[in-house]
Amino acid sequence: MQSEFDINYLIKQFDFPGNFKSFGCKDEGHINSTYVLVFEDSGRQYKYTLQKINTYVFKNPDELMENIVSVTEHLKKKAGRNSERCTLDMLKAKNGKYYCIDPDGGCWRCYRYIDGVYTCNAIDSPEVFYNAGKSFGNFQRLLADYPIENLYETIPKFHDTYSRFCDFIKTVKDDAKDRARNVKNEIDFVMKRREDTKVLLDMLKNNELPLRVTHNDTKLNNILFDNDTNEGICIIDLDTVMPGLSLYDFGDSIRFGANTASEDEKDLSKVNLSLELYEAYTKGYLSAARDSLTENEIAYLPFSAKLMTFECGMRFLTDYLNGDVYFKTEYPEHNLVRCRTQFKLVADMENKFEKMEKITADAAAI
Ligand code: GN1
Ligand code: MG
Repeated sequence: MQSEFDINYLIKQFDFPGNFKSFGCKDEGHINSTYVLVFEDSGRQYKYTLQKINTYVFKNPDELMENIVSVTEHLKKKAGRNSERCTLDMLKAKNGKYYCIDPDGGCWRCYRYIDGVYTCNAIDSPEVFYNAGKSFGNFQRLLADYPIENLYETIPKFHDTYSRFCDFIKTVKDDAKDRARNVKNEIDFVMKRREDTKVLLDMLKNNELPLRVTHNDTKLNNILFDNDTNEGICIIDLDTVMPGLSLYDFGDSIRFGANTASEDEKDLSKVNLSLELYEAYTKGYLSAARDSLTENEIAYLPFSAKLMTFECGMRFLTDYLNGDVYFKTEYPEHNLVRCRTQFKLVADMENKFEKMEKITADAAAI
């Protein structure tokens, strides 16, 4: 396999067992690059996940890794003897840190690979999405007593939707790539919803919502599902675990998983909110987290789905206007296509909002 990095150099930076056999690319996320490494020792196979940290996005790898290691330790203690497949297991590099630097300045980390699991990018059965909700609900619950002051903010103001809106406005004004004229409708779409951007932040300020330890990137493909039971057994991609609102995590899961099409579907008629999937996730999530949530956190679940979808669409649009510097893209208009799916989904949620509220209230009453 051809690669833009020296795999043999990287292998020497960690203490792997036996002989190196192969490696393959496993690209799912929009930010980091992920590979699977296979080693063999006395006839036994050992697999690892090697990941290049995107240091344009995560400026401080020491703080990033400290967050991940300590959150993982906490989760391990809670899981007790069953922890082996339930948490990530980071490897120290020979330099004593949880990452190493390659000769080009690239930053790499390594986890033990978890076998017997699958990830999904789309849901084909409500049961699996119920399990996804249960997993993120449990994640929230298990971290409820994690000392929040120990966490670094790996990306400041990550889900501060108002601050994202201000960044967007500045980007439109600068219009560095002369693209704003292509997206008048999308800009208009954002401006009409500007009032939404402050709602949760104001509630936090007024102590109407509690600050919690949250994952902040609760995409469906950040859960490992067990091959045999379909239970979500491990939450991955802990880069953005930070102080936040429980609503960010719920909303982002719905944004990605309850969409009837993919995040970059070009045919917008295929993009809708599935109420069936919304219901499944809400029930799963509340089955695990109900007792630790406040009434406001429950009441704003439908709004959070709309807000997180809106925020993500605005981020894709901002990146398109900036010339695609943040999210990985596969073709020139990729970020714009993604923005359009998100805005279509927001519009569909607005149409279905009362139904979402009814489903939420019913699920909370169980
Ligand atoms: C990015 O890395 P990935 O693909 O799980 C992004 C999320 C967005 C998501 C949109 C650190 O997540 O915030 O919601 O793309 N992560 C970061 O698909 O910006
Ligand atoms: Mg990520």
